This record gives sequence, structure tokens and C-alpha cells, in this order.
Amino acid sequence: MPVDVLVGLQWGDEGKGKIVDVLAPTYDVVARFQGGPNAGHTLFFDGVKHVLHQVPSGIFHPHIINVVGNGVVLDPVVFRGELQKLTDRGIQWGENLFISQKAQLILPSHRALDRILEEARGGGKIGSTLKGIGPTYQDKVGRTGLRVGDILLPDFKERYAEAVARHAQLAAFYKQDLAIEAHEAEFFSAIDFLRTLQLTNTEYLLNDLLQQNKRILAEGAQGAMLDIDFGTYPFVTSSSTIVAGACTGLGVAPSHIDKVYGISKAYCTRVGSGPFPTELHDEVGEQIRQAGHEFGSTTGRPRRCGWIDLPALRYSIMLNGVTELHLMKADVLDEFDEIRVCTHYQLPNGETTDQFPDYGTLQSVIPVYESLPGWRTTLQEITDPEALPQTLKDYLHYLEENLEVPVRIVSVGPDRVSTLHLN
Ligand code: 2SA
Ligand code: MG
Repeated sequence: MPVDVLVGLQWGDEGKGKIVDVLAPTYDVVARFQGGPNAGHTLFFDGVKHVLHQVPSGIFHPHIINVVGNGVVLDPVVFRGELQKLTDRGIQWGENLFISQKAQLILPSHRALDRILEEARGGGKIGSTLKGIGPTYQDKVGRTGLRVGDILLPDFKERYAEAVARHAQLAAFYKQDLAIEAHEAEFFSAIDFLRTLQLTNTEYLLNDLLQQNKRILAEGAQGAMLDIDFGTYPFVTSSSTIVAGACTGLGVAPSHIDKVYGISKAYCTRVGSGPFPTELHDEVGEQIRQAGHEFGSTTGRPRRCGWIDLPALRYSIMLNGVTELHLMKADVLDEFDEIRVCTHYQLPNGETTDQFPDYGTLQSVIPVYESLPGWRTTLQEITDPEALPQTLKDYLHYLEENLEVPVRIVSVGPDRVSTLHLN
């Protein structure tokens, strides 16, 4: 049986959590393969909004096994808080949740370093979520990180102390103190809690499940434009957010990958710094932000808003081998007379390109737009895809032609039921 992968095609917040929730009932397993508490996956059903950061989005379905894979960086304090919230809401998760012993641990000192390193960047800030993501992946790649499995070792406390001593030296280089004393008791109590969970070699678990013909959905976080290699470096996150990351982040071979669901909004947003060619600094951008409630679900930061960007999407689709596109938040554009689509970029030398240029050039490209008519209809009430306005159907068709992938889902509202499946 295959592994299907769901990835964001933009700068995150495309609505991945909602789609995992909709697709989950047809899967036996949902697995997270990268990122950590920087993610914010919002699910809305039965009138309640749930925001997940590290827990896979299959957790609301009792038949689904949820896996936190080895590619993830796990903050035990945030994780315990999330699980406590689920318990408070009557969600049972005890039997259905497995955590890789190879996942990296986010320590309080990683969070402190994230802040210190951001401050040291001055005007060149990444705009990180300050959750300790960068410093934790830095330790992973530097081969000095602590992994979830290490909490089972008798000398975990000594290893922890060594790591913190190293981090304190780095902080001292920036003339800063880690100042984490107030957070350590909470951290160790969360570690005690983590020890009570199902910590295992999830690569074996997942491959055994594949052997048993179980269906796995790999749930990506952030988006392709934040990928450590292909995103708008250095304004990216520190993990592989593309499909290839699912193989290394879970321990499943590429030959198992089948469908790739690419998630995009009907427009574009970004939180944090870095280039964003179609960003709108005018009242249209503000209108999108208000209509789309575009504020970070982890940090509450206002998201930068702009029109959909086809060169960027084509690039993401190529990197991910997307087999179907899911277009989210179409209803946010209900009030617009005109929908603009960036088809090309104009380069500083006057030439145009439909490719996504490198950082230096990307800073100075001018987006070239095509204008399509808006639908000016309230989409949220529509439940039958046939009943969608012809102007929206034309927009979807236009995207299919220009991106060369079928649009299989269009979302017209936050609720699970506002998700229309197209053929
Ligand atoms: P980090 O914290 O090191 O991963 O930050 C590096 C860059 O990656 C961006 N980033 C994100 N962008 C959009 N959504 C994310 N998740 C949260 C959400 C964000 C929030 O779902 O709303 O609540 O603010 C996410 N996580 C990381 C980040 O903005 C930096 O540009
Ligand atoms: Mg999000």
C-alpha cells in the first residue's frame, strides 16, 4: 500500500490541517515528518476550532494511528500542553499516538538561542516563530542534538547539562544569558510525561503497517517556499518541507510514495521576513487579510497578503511532483470584482520569466498579472460543486491549464463540510 503526501505549496498556512482532517477517514495512519511547534494546523468541525502544532491531524479519528516521525523537532512542554487540551475536550489519544525515538528534542536553551540569534540579526531577521526550530536542527546536523530516545538513558540529565553548557557559550558570544532557569522544572516534568508515551522506532512501525496494506498519509508542515534548500533562503525554516522530506523524515522509501496533494490558497500569504513578489501593500491586501483572518495560528502575527503567484506555484509543483491541487479559501475572494493572477515575472533586464529566480534576483522582479473576473457570490453556502459560479469554475480551469495539474478540491469555508470534491 502507498504513502500519500500532503504538502503546502506556498509559505505555509495554506489550510493543510483542514485537508488532512477531510482526507483522514480514508487513511489508517497520519504521520508528521518535519517541523515542530512552529506549525499551526487549524481544524474546524462541529462548531469548534482546534489548532494542532505537533500532534498529527489524524488524532480526532479513533481508528487512525498518529505518528510523530524522526524528522520532527519536538518540544515536550508544548506537546504535553496540546495533549492535555485534547484530553480536556474528550479526545482519546493514548493508544493511537507513537513518537519516533529519533525525533530531536527542543530544549529550553534552543528556544532561548532562537531569540538571541534573531536579535543578533538586527535588520536581517528571519521572522522565526521563536520556538527553537533553527537551533534544534542546527544541533541535529551538527550531531550534537538530543533525541527523544535519549530521555530513556540513565545519563539524560548529564547530556542535557552538556548541551545547555554549549548553548550558554554560544549565548555568551552574543553577550547574552540563556536565562532558562525558570523553565527547567517544567521541561523535566514534560520529559517525565513523554516517557509514559509510546516511544518507538517508527520507521519499523510504518514499514510494518505498509506490509499490512495500511494506508499512510504524510502530513507536511510549512510550505515549499520555506524549504531549507529550495525556499527563499535564508528566509526559510530549517527542514525539508517538500515530499522528499517525507522519505527521510519517516524512513519510508521513495518507491512507496503515490499521490501528492499540493495545497494552495486562492491567493497568497507569508508570515515573517523575506521576498514575496506578489505582496500587496494597499487596501486590497488589507481586505484579503481581514476577509481571510490572516493572522498566524501559532504567534498571532498578521500575515502578509497578495495575489496568487503561478511561477512560485509551478516551482513548488515541480519540486513536489504534485498529482492534485487543492485550492483553499476561495470564499475569501467573494467580494472582489477582479481576481489577479501573477503569470510571469519581469526581470531587471526587461526580460520576462515563468521560473522562480534565486534570492538576489527575486528581490527585484516585477510580477506580471492577468486579470480574471470575480464571482461576487457567497460561496460558503454551496455544497454541490456543480452549483459553483461559472466564473469560479473558469478560474479553476485557468489554474489547471497553467499549472498542468488537476484541481481536485476547492474549499469555500472553514468547516469540514465546506470542502467540495471535483472530478
Ligand atoms: P522557524 O520558526 O524557524 O520555522 O521560522 C522560519 C520561517 O518559517 C516561517 N514559518 C511559518 N510560516 C507560516 N506559518 C507557520 N506556522 C504558524 C502558523 C506561524 C504563526 O501556522 O500560522 O503562527 O505565526 C510557520 N512556521 C514557520 C516563519 O514565519 C519564518 O519566516
Ligand atoms: Mg498554519
